[in-house]
Amino acid sequence: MKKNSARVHELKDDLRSCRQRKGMTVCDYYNKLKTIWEDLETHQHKPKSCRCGGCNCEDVETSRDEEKLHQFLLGLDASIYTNVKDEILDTDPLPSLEQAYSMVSQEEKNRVSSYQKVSGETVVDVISSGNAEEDSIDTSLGVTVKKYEDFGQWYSQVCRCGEMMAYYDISGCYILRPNAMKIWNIMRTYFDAVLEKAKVGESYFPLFVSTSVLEKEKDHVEGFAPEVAWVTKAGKSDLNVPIAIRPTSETVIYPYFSKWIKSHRDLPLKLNQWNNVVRWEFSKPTPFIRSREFLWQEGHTAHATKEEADKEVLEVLDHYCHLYEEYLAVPVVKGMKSENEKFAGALYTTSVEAFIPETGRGIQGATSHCLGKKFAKMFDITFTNKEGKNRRVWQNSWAYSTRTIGVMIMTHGDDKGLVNPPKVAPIQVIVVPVPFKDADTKEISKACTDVKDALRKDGIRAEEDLSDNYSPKCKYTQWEMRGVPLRIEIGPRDLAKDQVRTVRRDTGVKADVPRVGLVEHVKELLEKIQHNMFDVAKQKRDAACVIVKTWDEFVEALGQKKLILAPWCDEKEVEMDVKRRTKDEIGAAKTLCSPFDQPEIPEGTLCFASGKPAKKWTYWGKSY
Ligand code: 87F
Repeated sequence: MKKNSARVHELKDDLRSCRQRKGMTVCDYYNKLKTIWEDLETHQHKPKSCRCGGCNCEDVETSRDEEKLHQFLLGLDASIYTNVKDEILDTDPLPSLEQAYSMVSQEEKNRVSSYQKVSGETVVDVISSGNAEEDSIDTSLGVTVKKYEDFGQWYSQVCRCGEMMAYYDISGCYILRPNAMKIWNIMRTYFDAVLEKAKVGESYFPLFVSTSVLEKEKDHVEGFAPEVAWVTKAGKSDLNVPIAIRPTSETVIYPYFSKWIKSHRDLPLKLNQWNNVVRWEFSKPTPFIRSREFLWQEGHTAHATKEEADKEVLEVLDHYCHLYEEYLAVPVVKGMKSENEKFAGALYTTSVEAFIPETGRGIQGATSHCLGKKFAKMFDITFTNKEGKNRRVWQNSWAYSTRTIGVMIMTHGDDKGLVNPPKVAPIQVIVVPVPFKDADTKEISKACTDVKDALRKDGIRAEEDLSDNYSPKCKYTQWEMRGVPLRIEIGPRDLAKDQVRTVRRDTGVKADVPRVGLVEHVKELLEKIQHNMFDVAKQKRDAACVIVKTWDEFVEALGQKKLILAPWCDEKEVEMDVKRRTKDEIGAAKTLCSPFDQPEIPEGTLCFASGKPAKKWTYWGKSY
């Protein structure tokens, strides 16, 4: 009995504090209340049968329902639902709880759909998912849309025809197929070696975040709240307290940093995890580029000094740059994010930025943040230094994600499909027999297998395509679509001359190469392809870049899909103003980064947007 009354007391307390928090749906909030009401009903002492005689039981019931209605209305997010709440309270007689709930949900739906109209996504996309639109683009004929004609459709076809991904029946979620996972794992192998050398430990923290921990860093989560996905049910029962799915792991990891770090001997503490995160984005989803679940590595480190933290931020950024430029053959700019664009929880944010000339959009490739002592303060992460004094740690966090693959596809893909840089290509060389009529097919097949084996023996990722139900022409198209950087063809003439024919995917250039010394030649060729792909991408990026000095030049360049480098006064208000002024006509422009490699600013240079003295050169553009 005593236990029961304690529980009732607890539940009444829960009821008093139950509120619709920011980002919580009306349905979630209502379900939470319902769970408490139901719990209360089971725990509260109730007469077995009516003995009042009168009988006024119905009145009691009615006033209890009214009480519930008031509780429900009182806890609603006042910044959104005040009007509908007043409307309900003005109704005479008062509507039932269920009717009131419907009215509030209707209001929520109206808000969501008007928000989606603004952001360009349909209600169906969000609520019931479904990818009818994307799936209706036929891929059985291969890539039929040209990169310059309709970039979005082209990208979708290339991703699917190249067997990198497939659409899934939940909007914004995609299946990563073996070709994409192979590329991801090649990059991971590089980065794991970097982590090993830097003595960053591998770890794995849980996918779930408790409400209380997530709310601990309210300030920075607030802006992101609409993107947090929640688990509210187990089977058919509602969870008493919903559990969030990690959108990033600061709140998951830092309570343990606080436990594990006591003295300067525990520093630096450096952890990395390879995992998935979920962010329920409302802007247009795009495979690899913006998805609701994605893979990444997230590094979290704590240091005794700012110097050490600063140094690491830049070292990590160099590795991200290396991944893009040396592995994916994509040129990037290293730089500092503006106050407006930095991670709100960071002291400063650095990034590598890529640019897609065909769409005229910049894209953030990876970020490395110095968090300063902000999280150390929130999570109480302190250590006793060598002098015996208690100090807060300096922290960093850094990540790159599967977005890297999307940037690579957008940069190099052409009208035939994927073009994979050799360093990350799942298959680097495909050997195809070309058996003319009456040729000795067995001999040709054997030569293909020998060449493939010799290449593989030297570590080259080579395959052969000996299938006899497709013509060589058809095979070429297929392997081109999948982006294989080098094709080797062997026909009767090649056999007779003890040579093979090489065909480059990047340039289409064909050459006859002797079998003797072939492996070395192929290795060199793959390197040439890798470098050429980077050079071509860089030329295109540089050709799209303009320096502007005035607002008129800026607007013109933006309209021409340029990557803009402009002198800027570095003021938050001015960046916001540029965003506002460009929003309607050409699409909002923002800063991408201020490059570390700063050209000189001649004395007297003015900001292109405000006319105030310029402090730095900054890249501007529309962005993904
Ligand atoms: C979405 C929902 C909730 C980004 C979010 O960049 C929270 C967040 O904190 C959020 N989207 N962020 C910022 C992530 C910062 C940081 N985390 C670790 C990184 C690198 C790795």
